[in-house]
Amino acid sequence: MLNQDQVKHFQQKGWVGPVDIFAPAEIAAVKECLETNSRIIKEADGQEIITFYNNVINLETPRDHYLFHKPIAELFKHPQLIQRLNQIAGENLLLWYTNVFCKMPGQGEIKWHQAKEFYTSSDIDFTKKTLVYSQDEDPLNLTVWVALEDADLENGCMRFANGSHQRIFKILKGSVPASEGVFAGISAHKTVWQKEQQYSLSYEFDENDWEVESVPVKAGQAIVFTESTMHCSLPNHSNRRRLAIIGRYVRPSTQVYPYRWQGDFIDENAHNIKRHFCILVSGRDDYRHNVVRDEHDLDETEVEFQLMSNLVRFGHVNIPEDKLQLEIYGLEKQVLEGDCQEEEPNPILHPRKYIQWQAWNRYQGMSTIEAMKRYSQLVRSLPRKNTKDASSRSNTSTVNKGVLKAADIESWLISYLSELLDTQPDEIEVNIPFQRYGLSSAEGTVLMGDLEAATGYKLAPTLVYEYPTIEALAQYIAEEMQVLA
Ligand SMILES: O=C(O)CCC(=O)C(=O)O
Repeated sequence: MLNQDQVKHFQQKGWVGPVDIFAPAEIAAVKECLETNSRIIKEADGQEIITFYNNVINLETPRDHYLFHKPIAELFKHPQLIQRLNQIAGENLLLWYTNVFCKMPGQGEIKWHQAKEFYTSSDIDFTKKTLVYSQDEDPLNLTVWVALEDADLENGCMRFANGSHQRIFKILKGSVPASEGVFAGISAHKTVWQKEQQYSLSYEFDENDWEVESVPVKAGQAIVFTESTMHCSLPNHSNRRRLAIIGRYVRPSTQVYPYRWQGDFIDENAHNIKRHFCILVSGRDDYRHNVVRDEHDLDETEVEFQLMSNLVRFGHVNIPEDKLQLEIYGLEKQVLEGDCQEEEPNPILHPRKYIQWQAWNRYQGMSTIEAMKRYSQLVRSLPRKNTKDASSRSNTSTVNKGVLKAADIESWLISYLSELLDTQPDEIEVNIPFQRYGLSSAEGTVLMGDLEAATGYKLAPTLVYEYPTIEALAQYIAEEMQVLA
């Protein structure tokens, strides 16, 4: 339980922490889910970012991973946590939201904001409220911020304006472009707003008017804060990643995504929330405003499909042949989008698109269930790779002068391919074989020639086949160059 001082601290300052609740094994289980299902990519400016795929929302997003991953749901249902929340927020609580905040080395601050208004008005449509609080009770949207790794002054710990929850701050709607707003410091983390929101909320708030407290915490410790407490986090100036996950709780009297009952399933971050649900973590729900369940309703076939697609997505399997790669591509499209409705591309003008179109079209008429089964069967039979986990990769961002790192070659290949394919760099994935991008043998040879020129090392044209992904090719060349240098 929270002791009297902690309760008083929460009431007076609007937050309390660090609170010791979670065992190392519980934190490790959550990190494992996230690291297995994430990838590190480089933005055009060289900044590393980490992205996660949500298997219920079917989108790359840091949000709501409790919908699919049990250890994450368990973390936010933890009896010792919930007892403490009951002390300060009453008995009846719904978990409705989680979000991963991963600050990679070099990422910036998150600016001052509250968790109340952020969800009661949207930058896309101010009339579309994510949360509608009951008129009979004070609003409640309690945040539990859990450190999955140590967070300190160097790598971007949380900061709070003590007592700010007792004041109302004017919101300056739409006055700040999103690229300069609350999340500008992690703007590279496109999934936070899916590049849909043009403006960010800002507040008439000046930190100099407040007693501001920075709160370093150790991995496994939590901070609890109210919906109205002004909070922000420092930039990450260290070479260590800062990984945290938050959970948010409302009373069952609050309507979450009420517009879903009118058939609108697109939320303010452009996420499709059709399969979103809340978890009743304590007490009763007498209101029935929300979809409340203990876990997702994906059947066995879909769970298997999702797990198998993660193996492909995050490069945990070797996909040796071109034919197999196209089969996997086509089946996945059939599962996620159904029968191909696209017009046949011109094979001469768009050879890559044509091959993919053909691969998808092969499955015309196949049911989603059948396509899922075929996909899973195929992927299950593939050899597993011994991939490095995200945490070990996350500390490799510094480049030694004079020695070209695999990451540099990866960046070069990403921008080369994005130019060649006329697409955005963030659409190029380092674990997807070159053939999936429709790279012809002629293009492969030219690519190796250009890479030779860029690196100044003699490179065999066949390397593009022997090391068929950006990651594998970059790794191989970087290692070879070190031997030669
Ligand atoms: O983890 C962070 O850096 C920021 C978290 C935050 O802003 C929030 O929980 O609302």
